[in-house]
Amino acid sequence: MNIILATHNRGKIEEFKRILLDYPVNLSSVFDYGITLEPEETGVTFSENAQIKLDYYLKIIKKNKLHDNSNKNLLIAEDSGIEIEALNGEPGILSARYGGEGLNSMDRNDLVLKNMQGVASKNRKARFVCCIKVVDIEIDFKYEFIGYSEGMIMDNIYGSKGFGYDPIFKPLGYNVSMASLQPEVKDKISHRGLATRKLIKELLDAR
Ligand code: ITT
Repeated sequence: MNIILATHNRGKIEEFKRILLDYPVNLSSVFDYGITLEPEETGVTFSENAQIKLDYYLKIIKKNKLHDNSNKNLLIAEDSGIEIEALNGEPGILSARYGGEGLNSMDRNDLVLKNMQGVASKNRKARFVCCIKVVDIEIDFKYEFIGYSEGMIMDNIYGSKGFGYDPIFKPLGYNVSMASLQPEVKDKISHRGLATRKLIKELLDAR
């Protein structure tokens, strides 16, 4: 089975590769097909944005006949982000763009910390959300899987693994940031790990 990852986020690709390592799948991404264009994420939910990405890349792949017809081909798009209770759910679907386009991940972490200044520990609840949309390219059959990872926003930046908001997020049940955990530990508890394992279970059950 071939799985094409419809994302330009290298952090996501690295994680999907690790999570799917033990499964009999050939993994590629839109980078491998030279697709550099990205859709505008105009949805108002994670699910809508994942669907926009899925439809956009599906059209390109079908139009250019980029998939291998001799095999089962799945296209996977995902929309994810972090919802912070004290910020009324922000950055949410705007996680990749929080504070404006000119910022990098560390600037965004600094901005969150600044906006959370003075917020007591008990009010620093947050969660990562991952919505995965999958389509079987030949039969156009679509699935959706959601995963959450609950935790707290820390008081500073800690750790250098992972990507995005990992350095300021302390997962429930741990005393360190997501960016301080070994990658395999993150995969076990992460929103992406949970959603991807639901997808794998569905695929295996359907066989
Ligand atoms: P694609 O649309 O190409 O997939 P993107 O980075 O724009 O890439 P999203 O719109 O889904 O993807 O934005 C997700 C953002 O949420 C991401 O850029 C991070 O800032 C944050 N995020 C998602 N998952 C994360 C994780 O596991 N750890 C840390 N931050 C994460």
